[in-house]
Amino acid sequence: IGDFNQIPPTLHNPFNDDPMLKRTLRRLIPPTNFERVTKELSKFGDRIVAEIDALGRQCELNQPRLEQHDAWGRRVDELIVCPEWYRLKEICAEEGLISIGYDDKTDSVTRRIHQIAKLYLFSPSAGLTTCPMAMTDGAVKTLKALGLYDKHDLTKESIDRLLSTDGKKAWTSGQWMTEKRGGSDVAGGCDTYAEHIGGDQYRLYGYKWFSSAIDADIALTLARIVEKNGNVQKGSRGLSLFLLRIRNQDGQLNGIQMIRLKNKFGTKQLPTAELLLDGTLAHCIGEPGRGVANISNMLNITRIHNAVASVSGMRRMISLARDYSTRREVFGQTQAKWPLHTATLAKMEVETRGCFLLLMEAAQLMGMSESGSPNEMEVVMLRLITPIVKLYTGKVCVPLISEAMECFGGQGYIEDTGLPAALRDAQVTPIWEGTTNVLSLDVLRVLATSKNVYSLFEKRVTSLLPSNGVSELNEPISAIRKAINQLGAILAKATVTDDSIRVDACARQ
Ligand code: MFK
Ligand code: FAD
Repeated sequence: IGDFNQIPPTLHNPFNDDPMLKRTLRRLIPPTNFERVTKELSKFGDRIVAEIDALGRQCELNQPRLEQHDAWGRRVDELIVCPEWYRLKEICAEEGLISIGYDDKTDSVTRRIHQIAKLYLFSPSAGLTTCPMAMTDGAVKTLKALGLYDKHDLTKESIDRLLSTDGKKAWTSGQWMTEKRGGSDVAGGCDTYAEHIGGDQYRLYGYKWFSSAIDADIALTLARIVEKNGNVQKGSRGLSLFLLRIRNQDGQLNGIQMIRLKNKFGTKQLPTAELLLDGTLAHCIGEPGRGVANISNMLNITRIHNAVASVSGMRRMISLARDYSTRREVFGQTQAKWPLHTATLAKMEVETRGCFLLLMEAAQLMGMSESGSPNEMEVVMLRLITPIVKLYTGKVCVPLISEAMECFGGQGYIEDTGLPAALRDAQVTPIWEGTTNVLSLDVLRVLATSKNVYSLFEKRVTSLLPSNGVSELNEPISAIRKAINQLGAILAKATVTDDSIRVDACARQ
């Protein structure tokens, strides 16, 4: 066996190890908040190293399972998730990973930048609890936007509990849109029906094909209301938004059967189920027929969280590869001394920094748009950047994390190191929350429907560029331009009319 053992890569405090994060926070957060926020993030970085990373790893090692029947044959649909998953969800609440974004004691930009920075530190160690957090954030935003807080008991309780910092009281939300025929084409593929039983209450019947973090407390979903004459309206205008409790007060599932857990390529820590809705009691919230438009608040938030996962995954793998390069000797000296290896690391670093700054631009715009009196530029730019940041970072993180894995050589491919999971989990980021093509079409939707979008884009870019033309901000701007160029092939062949967007199927060939 010999007496040599390679020293493994060390995870350092991800905040203190990332000077660019600190520089960016100094630029984006008012000086009065900077010390408080950075001190708190540094402390959280210590907690990630000391406690959270190991909990996340346990979620990968002890994956969820579903037991549908008890020993006597009774249908129980018991979801078994490891204790570390629940502990991480408690930590999310205690650390305010969602509530910070809604803390009205601070200005809207500080709170969103603070929240996104914190999620960025947390995500690679989170055992995918970032997925329920993303949907929880999306649910809060959607429910708040409907303005029902004082008028609807379940909405009020949901918002309060989704934002709770008490780990024992906090709720999380699911987002059930995808059905067998439609994940991208929700409007064409949704066959869930809603039968009215009185007031805003309905019973839902349908089959939800991908439902992640199924240990959640509530869910937002879409269904078609059955009209008095028994008809249902097809297409987007037939879809309405529903809020439901997943379990009744007695702990039993609310007219829901868990048919099976998905056997997935990655995200194995995360329980994703196929669900049969068979008389699920649900509340229609929002105007009937406006379901897609109403749930788009959720989509846009979760897409930004998706970008957090992509960029932080890249950052974590580079940090580990950089550390390893000082420990691994090859051909007589450490990797770090070989120019070809440092060039490889540098190339990844540049791409990651560009993506990071693009993400923080999205976070800043999100904060600006939530100030209570956003201007047109802030609203339209957030709407434009959201699909771009999701599609671009999701697309580039997969090859980049693969390259980073190669920096560990054969060890990068060994499960016990924890490194392969990072690549598996990266591969979902271009797929869920809208595939690259679907988000490209969403960019076209913005270009087709938002007035002044081009001039607002130029205005925003100009405001970011310093007068001497030299800035780290050139990186996100070039990333935006690169992303828009990638859409060029589609744009060139797209036919945009007032009410529809048709794209030549061959456009990307
Ligand atoms: C770890 C971090 C993150 C993890 C979270 C992951 C957990 C969840 C995983 C999931 O994947 S959840 C499911 C995600 N599903 C999708 O992302 C669906 C992808 N498909 C689309 O986004 C389609 O474009 C869409 C379903 C929206 C198409 O629907 P329609 O009804 O055919 O679109 P249409 O008719 O163009 O739009 C209807 C209305 O919604 C329009 O408003 P108006 O009626 O007022 O004109 C649109 O402008 C509006 N709309 C659509 N997308 C919007 C939007 N508004 C704002 N933002 C958007 N993104
Ligand atoms: P399709 O729409 O069939 O896409 C297949 C291909 O067709 C893609 O390349 C796509 O880009 C392309 N395509 C589709 N439409 C167009 C078009 N108009 N023009 C050009 N190309 C097009 N959903 C939920 O609702 N809730 C969840 O909690 C959830 N969790 C998930 C967890 C995991 C791990 C995964 C993998 C998925 C989850 N999903 C969830 C579903 C996910 O959102 C969808 O799978 C995704 O949106 C893609 O939809 P689809 O599967 O129907 O693919």
